[in-house]
Amino acid sequence: MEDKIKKARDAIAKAYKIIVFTGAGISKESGVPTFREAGGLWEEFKAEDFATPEAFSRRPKEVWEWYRFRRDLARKVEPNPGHYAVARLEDARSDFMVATQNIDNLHTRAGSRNVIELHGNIMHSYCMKCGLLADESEAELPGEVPVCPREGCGGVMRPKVVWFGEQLDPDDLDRSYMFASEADCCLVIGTSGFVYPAAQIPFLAKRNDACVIEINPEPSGITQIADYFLQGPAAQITPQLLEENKYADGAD
Ligand code: BJW
Ligand code: ZN
Repeated sequence: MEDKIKKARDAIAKAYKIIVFTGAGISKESGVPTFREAGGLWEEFKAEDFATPEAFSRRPKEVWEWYRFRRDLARKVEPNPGHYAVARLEDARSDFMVATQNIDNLHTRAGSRNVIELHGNIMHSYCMKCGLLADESEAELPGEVPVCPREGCGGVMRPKVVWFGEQLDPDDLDRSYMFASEADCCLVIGTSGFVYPAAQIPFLAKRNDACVIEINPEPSGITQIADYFLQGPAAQITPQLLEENKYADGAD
């Protein structure tokens, strides 16, 4: 393992353009449950019950309750050493992007700047009728199913997240795909790699001959293309991988 970490570290040190692709596993040690493992969020709640537009139109009250619960949790928890290590790597790099599937805001709170939130952000909501966007404070709108605060609108507000069957923001997807296609290193942390189109990101990097490094306690849909699979929890392995990095762009 130590040898693998050293080699992966070298690949990062030599890279000019780095994309970090993350999923629920990076936030696990912060206390945010993942989706698909035993004990994950969907052990109790099935995806189809909550994370689809159909579920919201059938049971908006329950769906809002679930997202409020998760928003409160995301506010209470702190970024962990994994999030911080990723943010510190960006400090020393000029060509760097975090493309996250997480909606918990923890990368940004850890100090990451060039972050694309592919599946949205739980702190925001928007009106399904007029599109009005409510930021974090306004997201605390009254009512079990909040109604648009714009006078005379009366539209239903929903969390600003991407549900199954919905399109990801085309600009965000394009930018992350483009970045991945030009990257020479792709660090994949804590994702099952099952949910598309986001999971295409490491494959695009690999097509450009990028070095793919994965951190996960279990093999995932990405492991088959990983040059280095570093098996273990993100909060422990990520700082170990990145702390001794030379950090400078394309260092020999
Ligand atoms: C650790 C750890 C530790 C544990 N350290 N690691 C083929 C068949 C059927 C359907 C499809 C298909 N191909 C594509 C689709 C459609 C679908 C899809 O991909 N389905 C698959 C499940 C098959 N995709 C979509 O519907 C997407 N939209 C779309 O395709 O639109 C097309 C369109 C075009 C034009 C017009 C209209 C439409 C949208 C997908 C949206 C996903 N949304 C969710 C919910 C977001 C809001 C919310 O959070 O509530 O996003 S679903 C959920 O999955 C969430 C996550 O971001 C996403 C990914 O999950 P993630 O992060 O990988 O978590 P887990 O739990 O799966 O994995 C955790 C990992 O961590 C594991 O590997 C652990 O081992 C590891 N781990 N502890 C590090 N300590
Ligand atoms: Zn409105």
